[in-house]
Amino acid sequence: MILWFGKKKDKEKARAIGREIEAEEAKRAEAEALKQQLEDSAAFQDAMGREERAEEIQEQIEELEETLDETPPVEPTIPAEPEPEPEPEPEPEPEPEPEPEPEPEPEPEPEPEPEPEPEPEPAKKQNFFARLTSGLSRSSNKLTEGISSVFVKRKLDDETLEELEDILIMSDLGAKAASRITSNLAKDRFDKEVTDQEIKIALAKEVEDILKPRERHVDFADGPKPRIVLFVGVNGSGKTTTIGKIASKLKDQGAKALLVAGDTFRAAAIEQLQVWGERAGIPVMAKAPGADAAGLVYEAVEKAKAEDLDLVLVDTAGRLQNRAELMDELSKILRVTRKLDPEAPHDVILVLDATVGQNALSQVEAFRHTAGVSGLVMTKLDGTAKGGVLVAIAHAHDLPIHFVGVGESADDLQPFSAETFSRALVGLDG
Ligand SMILES: Nc1nc2c(ncn2[C@@H]2O[C@H](COP(=O)(O)OP(=O)(O)OP(=O)(O)O)[C@@H](O)[C@H]2O)c(=O)[nH]1
Ligand SMILES: [Mg+2]
Repeated sequence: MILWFGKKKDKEKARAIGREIEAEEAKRAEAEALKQQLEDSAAFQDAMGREERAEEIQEQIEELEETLDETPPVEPTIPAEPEPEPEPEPEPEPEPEPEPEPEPEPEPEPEPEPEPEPEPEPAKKQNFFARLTSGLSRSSNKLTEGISSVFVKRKLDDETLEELEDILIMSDLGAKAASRITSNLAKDRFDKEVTDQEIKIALAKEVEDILKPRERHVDFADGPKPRIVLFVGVNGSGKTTTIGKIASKLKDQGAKALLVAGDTFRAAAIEQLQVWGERAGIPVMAKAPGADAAGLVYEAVEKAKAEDLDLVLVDTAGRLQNRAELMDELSKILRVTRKLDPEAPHDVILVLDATVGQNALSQVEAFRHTAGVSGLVMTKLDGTAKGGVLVAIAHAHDLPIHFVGVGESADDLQPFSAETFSRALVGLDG
């Protein structure tokens, strides 16, 4: 029984205020992250000698700064219970800047830096678990430091369970998953003395139970022919990099594949995919910047059919999930693809960036709705303490998780394993 719920009325109130503060802070953090992205992008454009574009981006930054000034950081004046509900808050957007192209369907997106990725050759190959563990270390440190401070030879009672629940929520696992986990832990262990290590082991098991049904390995080289796979997601989530990483594995499998530079709005995006394609020895189909993305995808599918290819991996432009017109463009790509093959695209992979934390939940909602997402990839688990959000997503959405990204090189994309992820997340050795 969940004895620790409804215990303290005043705590409820504190939690509600805490939630408000959390939401404000999250919005601000997102705006700041966006600003950072834009600054990188401006620097990149500048370095490439595209001063005009750099200036445009600079203007976006200034607008964003104004918004940030209008919403000063919230002072947490009460010892609020941190309970960041998985509320999707709309992303603060910079003023979108349509490229001056005459084509229909502008993609007015802020540009994340489109540099070609670093060489996919890590000096020393860590084994599978070690890579994930070191990648997830920020997330697991946050979780385990909390656990260790609570469970120093203590009973698992109402108070420690409540503290544990808060730690899980702060680690982005989401309120619902946190509540499920703590209730299950209490079933066997309530009123017993526990060590932090015992809690970690039990916690890993609970997290694994949530993640296990979502574990679905996918072999893109297999299946219908040609298999059409669309990669979608918000700006900078890691779509192009993920395609590149997958492409570099396809070479070993001997699959006849085609990469499609469906992000037709930025020359740098096309080049970025071409770099990966060259490295992997896989052709890249592209058109001049500004071309119609849906038209390109249509031609790519035609070509794949004519040439009896196994696989078509389609990159798409990043789009913020709350921008209706950009989401419509995605629908158009889907419609056009289906004209040639009613079953296509066979996979719509949503690429999520772990660093956005709870906002990933609203991205899943929006892209599921518009694009009929069939599976997930979560990237940048190495750059954040918010990796626990994958548990919140798995709890809320019945969607397979195919891969996780723990770095920028080709070897840093791993098939998702519920057990490995869970143990790494709570800081247990392989
Ligand atoms: N640390 C780390 N960086 C990553 C990972 N995946 C992608 N990145 C980096 O994130 C940045 C953005 O990745 P992209 O692949 O360009 O993202 P995108 O979704 O294609 O971006 P847009 O096309 O602009 O929407 C690049 O600098 C990548 O190297 C990852 O798993 N870990
Ligand atoms: Mg891209």
